[in-house]
Amino acid sequence: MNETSTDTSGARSDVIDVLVVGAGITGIYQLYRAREAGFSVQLVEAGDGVGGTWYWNRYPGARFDSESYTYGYLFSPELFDEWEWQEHFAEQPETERYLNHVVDRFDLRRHIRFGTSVNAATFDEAPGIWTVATDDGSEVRARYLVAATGVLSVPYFPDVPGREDFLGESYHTGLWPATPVDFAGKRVAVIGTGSSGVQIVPVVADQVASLTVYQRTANWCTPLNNRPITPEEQAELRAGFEAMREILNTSIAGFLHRPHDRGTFDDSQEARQEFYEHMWASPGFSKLTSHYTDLLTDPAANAEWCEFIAAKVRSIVEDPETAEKLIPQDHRFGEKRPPFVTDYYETFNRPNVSLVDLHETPILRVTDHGIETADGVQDFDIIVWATGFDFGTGALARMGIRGRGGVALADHWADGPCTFLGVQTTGFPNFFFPGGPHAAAGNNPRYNGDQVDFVTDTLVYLREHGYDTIEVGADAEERWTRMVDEGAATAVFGEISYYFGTNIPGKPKRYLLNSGGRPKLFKEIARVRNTDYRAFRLTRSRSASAASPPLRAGAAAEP
Ligand code: N01
Repeated sequence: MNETSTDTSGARSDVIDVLVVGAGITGIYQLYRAREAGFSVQLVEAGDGVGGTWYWNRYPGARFDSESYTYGYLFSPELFDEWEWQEHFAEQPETERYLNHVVDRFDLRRHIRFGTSVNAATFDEAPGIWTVATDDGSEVRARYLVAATGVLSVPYFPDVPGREDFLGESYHTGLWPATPVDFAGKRVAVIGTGSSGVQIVPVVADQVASLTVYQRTANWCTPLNNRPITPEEQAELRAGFEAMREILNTSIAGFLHRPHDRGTFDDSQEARQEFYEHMWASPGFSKLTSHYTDLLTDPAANAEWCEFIAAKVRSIVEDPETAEKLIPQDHRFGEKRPPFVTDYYETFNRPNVSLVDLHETPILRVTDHGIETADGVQDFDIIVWATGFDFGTGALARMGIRGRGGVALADHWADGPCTFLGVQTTGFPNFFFPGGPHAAAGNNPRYNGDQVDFVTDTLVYLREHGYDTIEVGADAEERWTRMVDEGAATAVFGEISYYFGTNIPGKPKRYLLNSGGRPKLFKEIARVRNTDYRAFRLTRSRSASAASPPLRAGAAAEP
């Protein structure tokens, strides 16, 4: 429903119910759910197409490392039935096609404004409305603002002297151009060996004249083990949809992988080697989710698995010196988010591919024509920056969001994010950020979908009970944030991972995932429902109170 309100200048303007920012997997679902619930909704998206992460990260080799059918939407059996994923781990073009299909199938495109970035968003307390300014000079007024801006949406370029002076082509994996980049016969540098770097390296290696990989930290890479989905598997997926949905909607990490039931040293050495071979041949994240139960808690168990991977690297990479450089020395498996690869180590056996260890020869500067390290200058035609993202809070802190009293979200979170359920923060009424900080700790769409469902159910609750302003109370926020921070000490990923923000100079070191995991999120959501939203302050603004139904006895909630 649209309503008309009076702004501070006295002019009347239309107010929509919900403005969603971001047409990634979370924003599309939020648009769908809010429209399905009968709200008037618009979505603004900075890109010229849908996909979010899967729109911007279109570098060669970009693909899922969660199984395609576990990553896609589960809300519609018909949608699941009619979309046949081609591979167990779909490549970016297929994912982008899928998301376009979803948007068209559910007639969502006409509610999306592409090529539009949010510059500022201000909460006007008297009417309880967000005024959102976009870079095309227009304004949208909405009762509820939902930022589905993602956790990996602000690419990070390291502050290397001369970076902007390079006269060749320069790309960040997270800002890849829509027009394909021609690598043929070019001298190419890839800087960074996280999940993005290790995906692009094997895919362009056979096209280029030379490929030089600049590695600061080696990663524990293991095979993705991707393959096409056979017709028999397609039929099984369809027949088993309801059972699969049940597992994905309730499992801790949002994967189908079954947890193992044995500790490492319950098995003989021979059985362990057999198990490690089985893991090496298993798909994607199962190396974390289906491994020995003590992989992440027993250093000796972790070290033995790492030694198994190191032996694999030594057996694959022909040059012993390169092999040793590719083996991590400074962290255990799982302490950083492990990349899953296809032919990554094999690529270093090609005569046109070389590895530069930045611990031995750090980058000094980028020159007009290449990169200078302590070892001298090497000229390039293309530099690929696979140097990561300002994770979790990057986009939210840059949108010019101001809550009650004009307080900027960037200032509110100057020491790191504080949230309740990873969806709201105090001082910012009617503002939600599903899929943001403190959200996921596993297969992202499953967690983010839980949050979108909660946000939508909350909006319905407010409508049904005659409220139009919601703001989480300080106690609830403090409790959730303390849970996240305290759990961080024993979280899977350690402080050297970007999940603590430590890859961004000057960023406060705070855990940015949900360390309580999905069970904690479910438990808290149930508690919110059972206590009639007592964790939140629910009010009626002046402009809407005349039209609102009376307050239900006993429903007024204190923080
Ligand atoms: O970024 P990263 P990413 N000089 O931060 C290096 C998701 N994803 O884009 O480790 C030289 O992991 C940095 O080195 P170091 C996934 O969640 C998913 O690769 O800091 N190097 C590191 O090697 C993933 O975790 C898929 O020492 C510098 C690299 O840049 C997340 O996105 C595919 C440097 C950054 O690695 C981010 O991955 C791709 C410097 N000054 C991505 N600064 C799927 O498969 C940084 N680096 C679904």
